[in-house]
Amino acid sequence: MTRVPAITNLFSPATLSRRTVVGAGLSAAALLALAACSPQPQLLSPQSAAVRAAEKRRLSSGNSVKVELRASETTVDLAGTLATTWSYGALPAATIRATQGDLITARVVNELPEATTVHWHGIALRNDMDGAPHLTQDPIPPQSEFNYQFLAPNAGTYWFHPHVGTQRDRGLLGALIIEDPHEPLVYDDEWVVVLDDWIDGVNATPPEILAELFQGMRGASNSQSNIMQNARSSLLRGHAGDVKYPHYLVNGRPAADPETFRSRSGARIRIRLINAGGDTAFRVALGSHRMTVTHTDGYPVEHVDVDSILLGMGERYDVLVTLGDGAFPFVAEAEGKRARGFAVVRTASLAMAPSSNVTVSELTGQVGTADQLVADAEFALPIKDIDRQLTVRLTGGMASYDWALDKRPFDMDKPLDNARIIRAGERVGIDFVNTTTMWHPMHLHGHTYQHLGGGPCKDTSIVVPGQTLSVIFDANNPGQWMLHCHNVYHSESGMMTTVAYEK
Ligand SMILES: [Cu+2]
Repeated sequence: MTRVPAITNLFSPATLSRRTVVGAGLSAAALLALAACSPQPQLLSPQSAAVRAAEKRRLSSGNSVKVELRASETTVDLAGTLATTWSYGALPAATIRATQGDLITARVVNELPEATTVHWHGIALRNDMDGAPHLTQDPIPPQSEFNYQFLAPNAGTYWFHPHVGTQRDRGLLGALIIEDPHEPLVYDDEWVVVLDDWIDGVNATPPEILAELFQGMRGASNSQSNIMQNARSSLLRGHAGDVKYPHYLVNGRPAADPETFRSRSGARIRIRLINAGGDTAFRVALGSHRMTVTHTDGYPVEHVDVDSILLGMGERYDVLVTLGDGAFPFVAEAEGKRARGFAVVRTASLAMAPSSNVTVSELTGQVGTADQLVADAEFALPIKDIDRQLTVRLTGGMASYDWALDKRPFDMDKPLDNARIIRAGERVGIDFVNTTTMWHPMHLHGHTYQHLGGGPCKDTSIVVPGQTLSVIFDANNPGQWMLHCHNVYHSESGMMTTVAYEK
């Protein structure tokens, strides 16, 4: 046990004075956990000099963007149904926009009845700003605040949400768009489209759903049950989702009160699609249009035309469409759940609006999935031997709700137990081996990996039953990072681990 230097490092005066942090560093419980665990190599702490040095090496534009996120109880109006929930003031939160290299300062004020954090999904940011509770920071207690401050090193479509419990299946979510100062794409307008599945304040709260899932599937035949047993998807190779949501939202609005996106016929639109759902994959299409996929998870891919696109929870896709003349259905089919999110795209003021249940043939046409994509040559990883190979087995099942990685359920209070160790500078391979009968959207914090064999650069990837998905990345962002399923109920039940840099 030679961890002590890494721990004392956390509380250096420089660390404490530099950040306006309530409860900087790790909790006493986390420190005890560190001291109690089996001998391991010394790990780089999130507050270490290496993390600060990595931030200094990042591209800086010299500009800064300041925002405030006030997490509080709110009421949202879902087509006349009033739902009490938690949000950052609006659903989704106001989009945060910055340019590559900008310094983002986000003052997070916690007016919730429980502790929270904010995670900046997909951003390869400094480790101590990643929002992983008990790992990179203590959770922000109620009635207190925390200042997140980090450089945004890569352009692209990202988003933010809490990383505590099932909070992100409430209304605590928003888009984070990092503009490219030398944007190569040409388009007339841009729409940010946040997709979500909704139950909070309508049928049950997310903690109640989790309790119901832990109770098992026995109650699922009961008409009051919020659990879905029969959600099937051939694209996802089986069971599609666990939770029966009463609403599926496009930019916070249900199908009965849809958003209307307005533009003109012939306009070329960049649509930034974000799946902020808790337990729902979305198959997205715009009626009478094809879409050109240009990016996934913020990173460019070789352009490919599709009829629709499949997004797992946490995934993002950017597409270009050239609009026709009329009013068109924008649909986000809740994959396997026989329900949909819906909006209207309108270029002609007199055209009749489509109804939300209209048949959209693009949904059953050529469906774009990540395995069809090729990374843009400029962003593909250089060819190099793998220095360290990690294998992550996805385990568990619906019946006993024992989702885990390598059959070891994650303990949030001991985040470094069973951590996967890597070293700065290594080329790391991860094989995600799905031994379960359900698909899982696996997400790595702080890095963008590439699907092996020239595939896309991503941070969240669908792994279907029986599949082994191999990805590679360069260990160039020191610290301790979560790796987990982005199904909120799976990760909360234990399908989560840590990838930690050795000192
Ligand atoms: Cu999962």
